Amino acid sequence: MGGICDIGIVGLAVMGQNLALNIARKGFNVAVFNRTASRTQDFVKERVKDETIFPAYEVEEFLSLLAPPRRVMLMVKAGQPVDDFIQLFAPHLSSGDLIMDGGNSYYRDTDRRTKEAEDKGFFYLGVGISGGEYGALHGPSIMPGGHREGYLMVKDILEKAAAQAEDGPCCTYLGPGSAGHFVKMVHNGIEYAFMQSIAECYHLLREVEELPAPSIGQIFEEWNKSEDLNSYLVEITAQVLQYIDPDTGKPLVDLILDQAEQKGTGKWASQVALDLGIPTPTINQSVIARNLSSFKEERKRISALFPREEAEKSDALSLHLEKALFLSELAAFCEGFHMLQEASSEFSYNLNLSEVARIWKGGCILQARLLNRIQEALKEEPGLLFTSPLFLEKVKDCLPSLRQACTLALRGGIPVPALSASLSYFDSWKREWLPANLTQAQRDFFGAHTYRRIDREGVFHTIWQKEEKE
Ligand code: NBP
Repeated sequence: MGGICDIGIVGLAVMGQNLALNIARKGFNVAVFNRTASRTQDFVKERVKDETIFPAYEVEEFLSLLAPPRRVMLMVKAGQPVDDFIQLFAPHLSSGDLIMDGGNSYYRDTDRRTKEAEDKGFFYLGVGISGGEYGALHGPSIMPGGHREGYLMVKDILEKAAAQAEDGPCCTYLGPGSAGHFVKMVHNGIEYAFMQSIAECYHLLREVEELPAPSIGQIFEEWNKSEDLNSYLVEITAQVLQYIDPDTGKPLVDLILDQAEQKGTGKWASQVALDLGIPTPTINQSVIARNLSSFKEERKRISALFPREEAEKSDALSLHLEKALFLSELAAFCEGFHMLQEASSEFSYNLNLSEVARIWKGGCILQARLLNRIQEALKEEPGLLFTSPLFLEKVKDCLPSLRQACTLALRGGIPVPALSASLSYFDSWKREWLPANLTQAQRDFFGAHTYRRIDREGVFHTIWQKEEKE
């Protein structure tokens, strides 16, 4: 005997609550369960109106509400709580039931859990969900990976709950194992990079132009109207910068402590890129920038030890920054898709990168008009995104502005780690020759690591130091 619910959601913090409401509003029956019963009670009392949401307070009761084969989505804190719930449910599940993890789990955990579920006869999906609490309620970008049979069991539910872009739902089956959580991790890495580049543009406009936050907000508002920069992050930046604190009458952003926090997905993206050997400098520098920002007391102390450089005025700064920000955003996407391309072959995800771009076009933090062009470019171009005919001329046109913005910042002592990393990224790719020959010579000198030559085949080692004569 089974119940009447199409899906069960476990974990009723912001994401679980909003996803449950979203799915129920699409016409599905949703069972809900939370470790702490009071959270379930509050949710039902305060937020559930006409939605077909059925609360349960015991595991057996929760699972009995589900129609077979049972479909359970975990929306709990990533890490041990996910394993704990799987262990709790496993004895009560039947072969062919499906467990999904909609949290920000580390992709290797998802691989392990997929295998464990397989051994027990269940289907498993690691589902990346982006869009925060608003997206979870109104339609997020959903990145599922794992057992394809499992996806077919929830395709209808997930695709209806997802954001709807002009060419379809922002949800598609991505690949086996941890494909979904891997794509979500890279999404977050790109998100860190885009946010940091935006923050650096704000920094330059604030220090060089000495503009107040609301005026900078207006510049971002204008940028958001353009084909290149129209995006969720630029849009909310414009709103944030123009928001006035009702208590003080000052721009609220000016009253916020300059220490950026993080939950770790950007760091994972950076670490995994290093493991894969894929250059992702803009993403890496953005993670580092958040780390460095956390040392507020030290920065305060050290800032008093140095004279402040004078930043030069520049008439066309905002015009240069508009192009610089576009290139830095493009660099972050290039780095992310390069990483996905490598992971796809390394982990046999068989990712369709153009489809990844498509499902990021709505619902998620990365949604941007630029993704239309990226989606097109990735249909044809398996190589580096910026070398696509859709971007190459644009990159050539914007590079002088990125260089100008970085030069101004470096001269004025204004840190631009993400913008300058993007600049070096492009500058490095467009150099046939790089000074790695010297690095190889040094490695051979101190470690006999050998080197290859440009004028002969083979591997060589040199005794670089003349032996001292006795
Ligand atoms: P949280 O990540 O804050 O987790 C809260 C939920 O986890 C509650 O249901 C809590 O139950 C449960 N939980 C905890 Br904490 N420890 C537990 C344990 N040891 N055993 C069982 N349950 C436990 O919730 P969230 O912000 O809604 O996010 C849910 C997932 O979605 C996370 O993985 C998050 O990274 C991911 N995500 C969040 C966002 C966002 O914008 N917040 C966006 C995208 C993805 P309790 O009520 O009994 O304490």
